[in-house]
Amino acid sequence: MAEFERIVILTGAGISAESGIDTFRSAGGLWEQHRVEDVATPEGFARDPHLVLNFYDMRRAALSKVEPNPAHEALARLEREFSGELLLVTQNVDDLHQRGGSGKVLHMHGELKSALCTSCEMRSRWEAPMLDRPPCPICRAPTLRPDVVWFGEMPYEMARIYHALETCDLFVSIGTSGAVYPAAGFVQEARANGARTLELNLEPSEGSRLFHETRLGPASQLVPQWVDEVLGG
Ligand code: BV8
Repeated sequence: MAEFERIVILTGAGISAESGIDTFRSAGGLWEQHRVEDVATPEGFARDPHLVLNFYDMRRAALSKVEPNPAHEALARLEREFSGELLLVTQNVDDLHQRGGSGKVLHMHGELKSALCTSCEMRSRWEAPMLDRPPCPICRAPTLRPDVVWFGEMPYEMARIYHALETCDLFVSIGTSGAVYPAAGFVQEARANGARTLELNLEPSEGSRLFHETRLGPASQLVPQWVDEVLGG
């Protein structure tokens, strides 16, 4: 692996699969149990807030029953030991990167452990259920929603992400199907600036042909191996 100085990593549900968190599109995955339009859109939330709040309450509660896996821990080691610039962007709303030791994680699609108040529009760290419409910690209104980015909503920190993609020399995509934009387009942004692009995934994704190199296998094996290469073993 040649020397790289500015790395951008994008992770998806596949990096948490071996920790026991359902991915979206695998058989029996999250979206198979629910229609996306019903649980991951503002319209679905407006139509049936209880269904949506319960869907996210269940996923938030499940976090306490799972642990980070060697892939999360390897990325935390990279953050500690890599001498260049590193930006870890995740599409995941779980907290396994942080619990695996990563200190800087950009949750472009929000987090289960964050609450967004639709009255004061402030965000608060959040661990409890929302089904019982608890008061916003800041304005006290009973108008909390999951602080996750639904379809049709603007992902977080896009300007910061695009700047990093334009200046990086290596873009690595880990455990994502490349089915959802704008994340699925990041590989093209990186290539356009001349970065090398690497995909680590269990199976070919929708964007595999766009990567200089694709390695197929479980993240718990591929990610520690790749981090060893980058850090020189
Ligand atoms: C936006 C948070 C404007 C919530 C998520 C037409 C009509 C309407 C809309 C659109 C349209 N065309 C495009 C759009 C936009 C839309 C979109 O892309 N739709 C798709 C369906 C076509 N996107 C949006 O609406 C986004 N907002 O566009 O705003 C804009 C545009 C540009 C710039 C700024 C603003 C917002 C999308 C965010 C939706 N929220 N999640 C929640 O979690 O509930 S999406 C959710 O699914 C994830 O966050 C992720 O982004 C996405 C894909 O999931 P993956 O993480 O990839 O998981 P998946 O199951 O699909 O795949 C798992 C992969 O892992 C597989 O490849 C598998 O092989 C692999 N794997 C499995 N096990 C392992 C493994 N790999 C390694 N090891 C293993 N063990």
